[in-house]
Amino acid sequence: MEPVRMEARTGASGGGVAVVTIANPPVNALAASVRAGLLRTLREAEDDPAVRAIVIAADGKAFIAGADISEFGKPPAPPSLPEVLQAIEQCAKPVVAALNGVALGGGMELALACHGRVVAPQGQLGLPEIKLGLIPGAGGTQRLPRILGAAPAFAMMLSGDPVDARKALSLGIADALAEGDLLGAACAHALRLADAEHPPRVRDRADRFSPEDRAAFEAAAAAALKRASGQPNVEALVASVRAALDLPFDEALAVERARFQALVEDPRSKALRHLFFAERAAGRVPGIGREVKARPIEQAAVIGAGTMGGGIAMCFAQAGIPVTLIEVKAEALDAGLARIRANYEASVKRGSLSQEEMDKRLSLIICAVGLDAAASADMVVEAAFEDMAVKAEIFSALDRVAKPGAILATNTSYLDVNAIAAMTQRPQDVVGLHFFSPANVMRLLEVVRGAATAPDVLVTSLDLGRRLGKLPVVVGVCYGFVGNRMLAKRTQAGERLLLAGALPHEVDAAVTQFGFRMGPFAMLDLAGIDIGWRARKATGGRAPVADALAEQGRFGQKTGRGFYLYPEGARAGVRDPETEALITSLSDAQGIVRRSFSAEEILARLFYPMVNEGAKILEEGIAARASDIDAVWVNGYNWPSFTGGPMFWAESVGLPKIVAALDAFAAETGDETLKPAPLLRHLAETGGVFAAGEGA
Ligand code: T1G
Repeated sequence: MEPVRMEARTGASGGGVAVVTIANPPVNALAASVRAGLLRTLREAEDDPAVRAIVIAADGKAFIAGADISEFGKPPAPPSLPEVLQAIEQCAKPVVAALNGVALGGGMELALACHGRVVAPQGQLGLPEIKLGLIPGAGGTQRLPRILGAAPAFAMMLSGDPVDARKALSLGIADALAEGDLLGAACAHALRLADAEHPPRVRDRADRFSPEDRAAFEAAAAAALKRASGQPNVEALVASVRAALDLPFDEALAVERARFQALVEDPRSKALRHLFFAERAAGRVPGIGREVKARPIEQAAVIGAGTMGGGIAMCFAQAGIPVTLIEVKAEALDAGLARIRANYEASVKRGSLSQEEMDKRLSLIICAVGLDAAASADMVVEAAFEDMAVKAEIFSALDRVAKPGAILATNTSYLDVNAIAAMTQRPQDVVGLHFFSPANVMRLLEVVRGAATAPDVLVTSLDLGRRLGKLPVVVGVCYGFVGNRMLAKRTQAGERLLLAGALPHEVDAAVTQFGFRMGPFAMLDLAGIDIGWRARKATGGRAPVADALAEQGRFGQKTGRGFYLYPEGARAGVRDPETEALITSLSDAQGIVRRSFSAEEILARLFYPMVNEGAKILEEGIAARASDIDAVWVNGYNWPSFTGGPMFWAESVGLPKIVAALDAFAAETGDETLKPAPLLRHLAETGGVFAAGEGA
């Protein structure tokens, strides 16, 4: 099918309108073929004497999702988008955009280059380039300020968020809202413009600029730059919008283009574009095609009303799915529901949730005592105590109670999903749904695929994850799956650093400087040192420093001291001399001569073992692709997105450098698990990179 076609249409007044329709599924990205098709049809329409006006429309759900992100970094294919938009804007006949859906990035810029814009109620317009580490590169920073004013336009481009059809109309971005026949309305609007002497061009407007607007823009720009902490695209956005105020249109357009092209090469943008595709690839399971359909999930049940269970129930309620929250005792249920209600009330108080929405969600959460209440659920999520005996009791009971075809999911963080599935007669219906705390906030959902898990159970779980607003990633069964298995390596490395001479605040500073919101030791204090301590006591693991702290009752924030001291009511910890003395005494007891570590060495010692574990995860097929691992760490552990995730970052560091360092760490510690995984060593020796896309 042609990516761009043109049909003649006679307007009500008999005038000829050329309707140019883009058809480039799934979202009409402005690939080279689309750009060429647009230029060709525009020129044909402009030269056709029977044509009085032109409408640009689109097939499918979206108008245009923007430039084709997959083309970035490749040799440019003419015509460029600015060339196409210039042809639209300079067309002697009016060109009107019929906005049937999202018009994002280059899609909105194309609409702004048109002489008119008619939007359907489901239409949305936005310039999200900032989220890709870019700025609008086809006139958005020049035309949007001419419609909104520099300050409001700057705010919209800085947020990257779209506006809906009614908002676009009220802001003057859209000229008309078409409730019914969008194409008819757009053609009529185009013919009305054809009666004017010249088609109206956004570039000719300056009525929104004023000293007040300038002052407001400069203030917003200063604040943005202060917050930006070196993000080059924020600085480029400021410079481009300022050019709109200071320079003639075409000169300012050149400033924008130069800034944009520099950002396309920026490592941060490359990392963010990598993640854009990584998050979409994560939803694809090799070997399971689109013919496998999801089972309907109209009613859910959650076993356990603790922090996780309550958060999971909130996820279902937020998605409008009735959920039965089940406990063995009424008082545990009451406590769980009270926590949920308090959470909602705090959001209502903050203004992030309406009272009406709170009431609606609470009405969807039905409390019940006893597993029989799960009998009618299409999906049951167990979020009980992390203990195999407890899981065995629950799943063998669920096997009796749950209806045939119900999906039985466990929220376990570490335990063997195959062993849990074996506690039922229906292992094909058992899957792991590993939510991250707080479950109603964290975006990541590890979908743990058991050996017997049926393909449609996986597809249903991925579908449901998206309905809950999560980023679902399919992972295999092993201790800790993907995220926690790699986290264990970082935690172990952190302990080693403390014993070797680093202090908690030095390690945390290196990690926050890298871009994490919180360092590993502050994280442990927040989550509670006692949690890992109890798990290690059960499994025989060792973490000398954390165990010593826990044995002294220093559990972290909850006890006012852990790795750090938390003065009365303080949220941020301060250095604790007693903790540092404890660490030093442990080093001395092991005869370790303490030394200092640079931030760079701290990061290498923390992150390289994680990358190595990621390579093993790929070798074992626990993750289908390296980008899945990146998606897990960015969405489940706040790995800084502008570095692309641990595996993408490792490639930017250089796999040979990492392999050499891991060999040294293994020799120094005698820890065989630090020896480079065969896959990692192979890639380092052959100059390879982790396979992009499907499979390892
Ligand atoms: N380029 C290439 N592929 C794209 C794409 C794009 N812009 N947008 C989506 N896709 C693919 C996506 O990878 C997936 O592929 C499929 O379409 C469905 O996407 C010059 C420089 C439009 C709201 O940032 O926000 O314009 O996995 O799963 O949930 O100034 O896609 O099926 O193979 O997300 O319905 C700016 C990005 C680009 C918008 C639809 N535009 N896209 O959401 O579907 S830069 C964006 C989205 C730019 C100009 C600048 C969403 C969506 P596959 P999906 P969805």
